[in-house]
Formats: sequence, C-alpha cells, structure tokens
Amino acid sequence: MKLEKYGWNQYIEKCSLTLNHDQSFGRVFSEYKGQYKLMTEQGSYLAEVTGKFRHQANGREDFPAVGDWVVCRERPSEHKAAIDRVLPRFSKFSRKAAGSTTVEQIVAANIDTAFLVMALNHDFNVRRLERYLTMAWDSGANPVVLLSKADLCADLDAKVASVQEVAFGVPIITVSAIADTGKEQLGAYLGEGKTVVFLGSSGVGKSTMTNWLCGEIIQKVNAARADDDRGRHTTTSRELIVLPNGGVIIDTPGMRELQLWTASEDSLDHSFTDIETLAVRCRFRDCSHQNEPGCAVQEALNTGALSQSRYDSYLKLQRELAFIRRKNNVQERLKEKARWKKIHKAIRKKHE
Ligand SMILES: Nc1nc2c(ncn2[C@@H]2O[C@H](COP(=O)(O)OP(=O)(O)OP(=O)(O)O)[C@@H](O)[C@H]2O)c(=O)[nH]1
Ligand SMILES: [Mg+2]
Ligand SMILES: [Zn+2]
Repeated sequence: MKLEKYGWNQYIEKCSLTLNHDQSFGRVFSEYKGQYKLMTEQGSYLAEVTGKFRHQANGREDFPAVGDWVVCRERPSEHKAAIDRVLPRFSKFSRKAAGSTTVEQIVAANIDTAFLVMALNHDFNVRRLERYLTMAWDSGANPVVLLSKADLCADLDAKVASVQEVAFGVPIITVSAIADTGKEQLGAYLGEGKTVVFLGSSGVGKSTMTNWLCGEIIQKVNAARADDDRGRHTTTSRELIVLPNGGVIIDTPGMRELQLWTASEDSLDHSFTDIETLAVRCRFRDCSHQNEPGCAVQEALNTGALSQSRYDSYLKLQRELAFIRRKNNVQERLKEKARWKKIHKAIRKKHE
C-alpha cells in the first residue's frame, strides 16, 4: 500500500528524514489513551511511544495526534510498533483540553482542507462561522465553507450571500447528502495525497457526508426526530477514514463550544478583512478600536459604514484571544498596562 493513499504529500516529503534500516513512516489513524492505531506501507499496528520519546516530550502537544506522520519501528509478528518521533506538522487544529485553559489538545494534524460545515436550516449562524474561519486560518489548512442540507433550504441565494459577506475569498459549496447534490465540487479537494477534515456543530451532517463520499456506511448517523433535527453528538471520536479513491477524511464529533487555541492576530485579519482595512487609518498602530482617539473603526461605526453586530463579534473574538494569550504569558499583562499609559498620555497631551 502506497502512503499517498493515506495522504502522504510533498509537505511531508520535504521534512521527511533518512530512516534507519529498521524504521519506517506511518500515520496515526486514531488514538486512545496513549495507544495509537498506525498505518504504514506494511499494514496496521497498535503503537506506543518509546520511553525515550516520553522522556524528551515537553508537553501534550509533543505527543502523537490523529493525522500525525511518525517514524516507527514495526514488530509485524505482534502487530505492534514503537513510535520514535513525530514529523513536523504542516497544519493542525487545536483546542483547549477539557478542564484546562492552557493545555493544548490537537484535534487533527496535517490537514490540507478544512470543511467548515454549517447546515442550511436552524443551525445557520454567520457569527459562529466567523469563529470557525478564524480557527481555520490559524490552523494552516485551507478552509472551505460547506453549507449542508441544501434540500431543506428555501432561500439558498440569500443564505449564500450572507456567508459571502464574512468568508472573503473562501470557496463556498452547497451540498445535500440526502438529495445527492454537490459531490463533484467536493471532488477537487479529495484524493491521493490529500487530507480533509469535517468541522461543525453536532447534527449538521458530517457523518452523513462521510458515508456519502465513501459510498458505504462507515460512520453511525442518528435519525432525526421529525420535530427536532438538532444534533445528538452521535460521533464521539476522531479517526482517519481512507476514501475509495485514496486520500483521507476525518469526521469529528460536533463541537459543543468552539474553544480557540492561540489564534494569532494574523488569522484574525483574514476573517475580519473589512475591519482590518479600516484599521489601517487608526492613529495608533496597535489600536484596539474601543476608545482610542483617532480610531477609524469607531468612526465607521458612527457613520453606520460598519454594523454594530459585526463590530461586536470582532471584539468578542479579540477578547477571547487576548484571554488565552494572557493566560499563557504573564508579561502580556504588563505590556497592556504600559500600552494604555501611552494612550492616556496622548489623550492628555491633546487636551492641553
Ligand atoms: N434533510 C437532510 N438531512 C440530513 C442531511 N445530511 C444529514 N442529515 C440528517 O441530519 C442528522 C444528523 O446527521 P449526522 O451526519 O449524524 O450529523 P453529524 O454532523 O455527524 O453530527 P455529530 O456526529 O453529532 O457531530 C441525521 O438525521 C441525518 O439524516 C441532508 O443533506 N439533508
Ligand atoms: Mg457525526
Ligand atoms: Zn482603531
């Protein structure tokens, strides 16, 4: 079996190292309490990291995660393998681990395309999509907005237009797994050497689409009650699924609450291009667009050029990002203090 079938591509090729005669490359298909299901050219193995690996790891993010490429040593007779190291990740989706605000949990690694799935019925929420887009830009994967359950939507054009408003330049695809429409457009992102992930709330149809693309029932789907098609958290774990024509899909459990992980300012720029364009004209380079003098964003808000709800979601996201940053770095708090001191000084000067 060629590794391209499992998503091996040029990015990984570039960083791949020379192997010892007893080593080979493998990909982590699933994880359960420190036990990994690995796929190599030879077959599938149950694997663990070596003692040396454990000793040298600094944190949870150093350990293998679903989607990782690793260097391992196979023991075919036992169907087991030992993991020596993890290859550098070219993209990753992370969130805060349960019960902790500062431990990074990697949801999926080495993803080429992230399908941000939103259903065209009750689930439809443009503000939430903005948050998913931010997370996607920060991951290193290319986002594609997937509007699912098109068969349930009567005002498709209006919904697509409202998504276009926030998803600048991001491809938007409408599909219905039930009515079997939109599959060809997805095809461009699938195949050998490609890894895609489905992200989105519970019940939007991620598992239904996985089965649809695989041409067989692989993932469990719960039938919706007639009066309520909201999610039930049917999918509970993540696993790589090999597509019939090669390449892999990762179906994920619906996220109850989207908890961002160290999204950078840079990723914020992508999903709030309109605000960032305005911000170029702010007097202070590091303007927070709240109450600094000479703020172009506040001005646009006053003239109505920028909507209040758009501004509010921008601020909300910024607060969340700032919170995570401060938690990770106490220095941030001191810098913040100094920054405001400078601003107040400028305000005083202006009034003198
Ligand atoms: N009408 C319609 N219903 C769909 C479509 N796709 C999925 N559904 C229904 O939506 C419900 C939820 O589908 P799932 O595929 O389990 O959703 P999920 O996103 O995997 O949900 P979690 O695993 O809980 O995160 C099921 O009853 C599906 O039959 C579609 O294209 N049209
Ligand atoms: Mg599911
Ligand atoms: Zn400003």
